[in-house]
Amino acid sequence: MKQTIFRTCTLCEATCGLAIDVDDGNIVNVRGDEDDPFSRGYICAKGVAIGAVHADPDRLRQPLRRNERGDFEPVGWDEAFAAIATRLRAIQAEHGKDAVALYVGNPIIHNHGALLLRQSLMNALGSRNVYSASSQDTAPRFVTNYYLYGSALAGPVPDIDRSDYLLCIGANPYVSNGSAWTAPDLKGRLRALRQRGGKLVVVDPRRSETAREADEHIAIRPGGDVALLFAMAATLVDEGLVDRERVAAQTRGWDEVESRLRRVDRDAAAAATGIERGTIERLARDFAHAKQGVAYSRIGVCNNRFGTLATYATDLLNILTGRLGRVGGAMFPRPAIDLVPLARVAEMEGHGRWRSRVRGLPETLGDLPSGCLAEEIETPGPGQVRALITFAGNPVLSVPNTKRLRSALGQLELMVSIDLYVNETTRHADFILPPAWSLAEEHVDILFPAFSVRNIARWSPPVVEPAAGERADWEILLELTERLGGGPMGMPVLDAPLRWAKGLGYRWNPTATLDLLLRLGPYGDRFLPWSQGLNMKKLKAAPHGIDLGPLEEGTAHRVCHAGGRVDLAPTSLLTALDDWLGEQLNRGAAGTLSLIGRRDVRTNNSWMHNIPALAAGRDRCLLLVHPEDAARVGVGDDDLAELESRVHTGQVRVRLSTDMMPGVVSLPHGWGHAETEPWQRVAAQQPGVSANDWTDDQDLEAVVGQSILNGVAVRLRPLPGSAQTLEDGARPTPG
Ligand SMILES: Nc1nc2c(c(=O)[nH]1)N[C@H]1C(S)=C(S)[C@@H](COP(=O)(O)OP(=O)(O)OC[C@H]3O[C@@H](n4cnc5c(=O)[nH]c(N)nc54)[C@H](O)[C@@H]3O)O[C@H]1N2
Ligand SMILES: Nc1nc2c(c(=O)[nH]1)N[C@H]1C(S)=C(S)[C@@H](COP(=O)(O)OP(=O)(O)OC[C@H]3O[C@@H](n4cnc5c(=O)[nH]c(N)nc54)[C@H](O)[C@@H]3O)O[C@H]1N2
Ligand code: SF4
Ligand SMILES: [Mo]
Repeated sequence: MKQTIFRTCTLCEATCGLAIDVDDGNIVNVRGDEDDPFSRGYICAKGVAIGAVHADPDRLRQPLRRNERGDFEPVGWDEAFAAIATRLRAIQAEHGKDAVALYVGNPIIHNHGALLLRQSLMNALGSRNVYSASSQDTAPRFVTNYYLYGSALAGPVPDIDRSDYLLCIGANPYVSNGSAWTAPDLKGRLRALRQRGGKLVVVDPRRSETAREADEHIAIRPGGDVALLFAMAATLVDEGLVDRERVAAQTRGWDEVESRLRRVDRDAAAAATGIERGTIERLARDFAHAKQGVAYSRIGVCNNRFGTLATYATDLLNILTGRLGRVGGAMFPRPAIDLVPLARVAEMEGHGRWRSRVRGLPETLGDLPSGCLAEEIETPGPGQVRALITFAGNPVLSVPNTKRLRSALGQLELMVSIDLYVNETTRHADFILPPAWSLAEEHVDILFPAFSVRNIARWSPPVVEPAAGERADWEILLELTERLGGGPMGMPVLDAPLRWAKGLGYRWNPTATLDLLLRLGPYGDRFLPWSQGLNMKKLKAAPHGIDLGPLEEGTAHRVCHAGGRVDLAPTSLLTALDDWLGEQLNRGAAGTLSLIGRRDVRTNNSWMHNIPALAAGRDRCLLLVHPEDAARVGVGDDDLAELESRVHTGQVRVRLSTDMMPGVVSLPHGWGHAETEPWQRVAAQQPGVSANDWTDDQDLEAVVGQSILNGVAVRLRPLPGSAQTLEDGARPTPG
């Protein structure tokens, strides 16, 4: 039977509506859904390939166990769960709760069931050794939201459809489609901004795809953003461009910030950024004078030596110019399913409530910095990590100093991975529990509506049937949680009745919880039969979703601090600001280049390289080098060269590019698949090298322990023994 099923894409934060044609249970075509009120038919190459993940012959269909010979062999679900639970309990009984660590990867953010059960599994484990992709990604953004507005999920987003000036710092939405900012077809939305006379200004060490189409590209030295942004804020103060009335009405703590802004040295900022002081001041004026301007920063700024401070400074610019909660500025969504009250009631959010054992680094919103994971496994003593569960993550490619982590994984007594594939990380596991691909499950976005540029609610039905015996991610997490003595609600008082109900045949499922949150949420029907409000039944009856309108003016509906005021002066941030003000420098060791990262339209971090349509074509794992730097160090276009950092020396293929700021080189992350040859046959064809072999786990950002993945000091030189001896087209080998 032929049918078209409408479904939200779960591959990136843009959440485009897809129209998926299915014939006899097989996906035959994937298009953009023209009737989706949010994405209006937009789709990218990855969205088109979403069905190929389901069809991929290398995707795991049954659990695997490592046998005595060290090979993987199939194992039954029940046997696997029983063995895992027994060993986890034994390890915790002998060595304490913290001996079991959990690492949660990026795809969880697209998975409502797993998001709901993550805390339950954590509670059942009772370990403080929880890690995630966040310390390579959003931690600076989320902690800024937490401090300024009261919750990680209560952050403002650029109201792009109504702005007339976007200052885009360290983000490349033309390629990434946006992050912590949900807006399908950002490329189209940015073009529309320019067509209506608006201005796009991009700050990036590389002339990125977004920068190429901008009105102005400002090249900045990696890590210089904190100086740029505070110098801009200082200019606003100095030139009377602060909207003092609005700042007084919306915030608390301004005096403490203002006195510090007066200490910002704008000449030092010019030196730290490589941007002339006059340009910095002009940028501040342009920004302030725009009618509906907004500043936005992301990965290039977050994964940086001053990632949290610079993220805070981005928000400060919006707040000081009166753009917070104003049309075209930085506005707050009102999601239909709101996790903020839940997070607050369960006291899930915080910063520095406990610290890592070895280095004493703070937790942030429940996670420790991933840069600590290897040392927590390697360093003996009470609390040493002896078992690791990875969920939808590939830390061996995604966290800093991956060579060290890779070898640390070999010391574990037990490793369990819940993942679709055998990859660079899961190949070290003793058990791999593969979920059905998400298209076999219903889907509701519960995170992205908190970052969307329109308020929207959508429910997506399953598209394909799971194969016999396949389980959804949430079913795997739930089973594991229950076998460890926990339950889906993560609280004994709520889980006890559910266990009793299970005996009577009722099984908890995530959608029932979502129905509750939806009905009690801001647009909900509150269980009143006469209400026009939303419930899951109504959502399910709207195949393209329900448009709840543009973002609302004001801040009161989102800021959750007492009195609804934005806290401009949280102690952690002021302390970091004071430390930075003491130096205001952006040092690089003499003779080094600064390594940064980038993304590619047909990649999805480390994991879609096994999809032929996305993997095809020329090698993309290239080190972009400015011709002046190349000439100085003696390497040429297409050469294999040697790249050295504190932690690693290895080969890279060079591509000369005048898009690079001199002194800066760029290597994409997510590559380095040589080890997966037998398990991911397509990805292994073009393995590339892992950028995180060169990044450093010992050099982390100060506030949240963010990984510094941009601005890493490296040296580049010709290959010893000379490049001429290598055949043309030879691929880089992992070091
Ligand atoms: N140098 C450098 N490093 C970076 C970055 C950078 O810019 N530069 N970016 C960082 C960022 S922003 C991120 S988000 C991280 C990502 O880092 P991670 O989250 O650690 O890993 P991913 O590469 O996203 O890989 C996701 C894994 O989940 C599996 N998977 C996919 N879908 C599902 C699913 O539905 N269920 C389950 N159970 N498994 C699934 C895939 O097979 C893969 O193994 O990388 C970070 N690392
Ligand atoms: N096609 C594709 N899309 C993706 C992903 C993917 O892997 N592929 N990953 C998704 C994920 S998980 C995320 S988090 C988002 C990230 O989305 P974005 O934040 O847009 O990330 P990038 O595309 O890596 O762009 C970061 C930019 O920062 C620049 N940069 C590096 N260092 C600095 C610096 O010190 N200062 C400044 N100002 N700029 C700097 C880089 O040159 C780069 O152009 O993308 C998502 N979308
Ligand atoms: S932009 Fe993101 S959400 Fe949209 S189709 Fe592509 S991968 Fe899917
Ligand atoms: Mo990310």
